[in-house]
Amino acid sequence: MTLGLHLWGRRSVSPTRRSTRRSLARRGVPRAAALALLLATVTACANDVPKADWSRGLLPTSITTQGDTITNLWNGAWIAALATGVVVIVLIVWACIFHTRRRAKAELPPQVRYNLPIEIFYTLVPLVMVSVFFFFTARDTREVDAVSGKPDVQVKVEAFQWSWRFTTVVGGKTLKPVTGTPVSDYHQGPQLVLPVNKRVEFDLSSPDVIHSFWVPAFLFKRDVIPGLLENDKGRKFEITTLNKPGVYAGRCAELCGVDHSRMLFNVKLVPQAEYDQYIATQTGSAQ
Ligand SMILES: [Cu+2]
Repeated sequence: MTLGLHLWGRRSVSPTRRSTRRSLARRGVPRAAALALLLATVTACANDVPKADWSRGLLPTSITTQGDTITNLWNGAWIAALATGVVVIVLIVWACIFHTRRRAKAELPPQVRYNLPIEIFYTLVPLVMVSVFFFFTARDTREVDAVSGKPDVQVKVEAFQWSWRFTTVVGGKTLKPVTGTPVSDYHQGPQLVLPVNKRVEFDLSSPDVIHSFWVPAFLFKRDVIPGLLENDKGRKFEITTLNKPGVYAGRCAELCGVDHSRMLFNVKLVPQAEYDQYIATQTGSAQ
């Protein structure tokens, strides 16, 4: 029946329809080329994306204790979801193999509607699963959002169209602000130098539009919203850096205008001794 319809459909294709098909095929070629070009561009743009591997659930290496918490939450959630998926698939396959309607006996199988224990079971299991997810998410979100108020280093981050200004306060001294301009490589963007194994508090503000402060290696981003006052919720967040010296990419993660994609910066994690030297060169005339 299906085959018959199919053949009939083929035979009855009108000349106009055929030409439409041909023109569709012709249009398909530039489309595929455009798609290939787009893919190439996207891949080219992604050169500052940290290398991700499966052992960390495809996440970038975290350089903060908060990032480790996120990594664990992410991997835990995936493991729980995959385990649930395996159980569901096994049950589906089992039902397909052992509980298919046999041709010989076409009567209804035993019905389980209004079976109270089963209904309770069906309600409780998802509730327990959602509660477990909720518990871990709430616990870890609290931890990641916590601000101790006793940081070793404070960084005032001003996001503007289209770069960043970082002003560091450490040991009562205010360092020279680092101000950037739009760039196409994060290495050329403004550099925020931070010591390893230290608590760093960020205070985000914007004079123009909403931006988003994102260092992929923090596994964290926070919107920078204009108009928030000094102690308003959402302006500050805190990280504890790990002993992982290096230069890490940072970017704006909120479409904020024409040069949004060039609003790049970098975070350089250095050992304490090197950080002390850096402070010495940056205090200069400030304060
Ligand atoms: Cu921005």
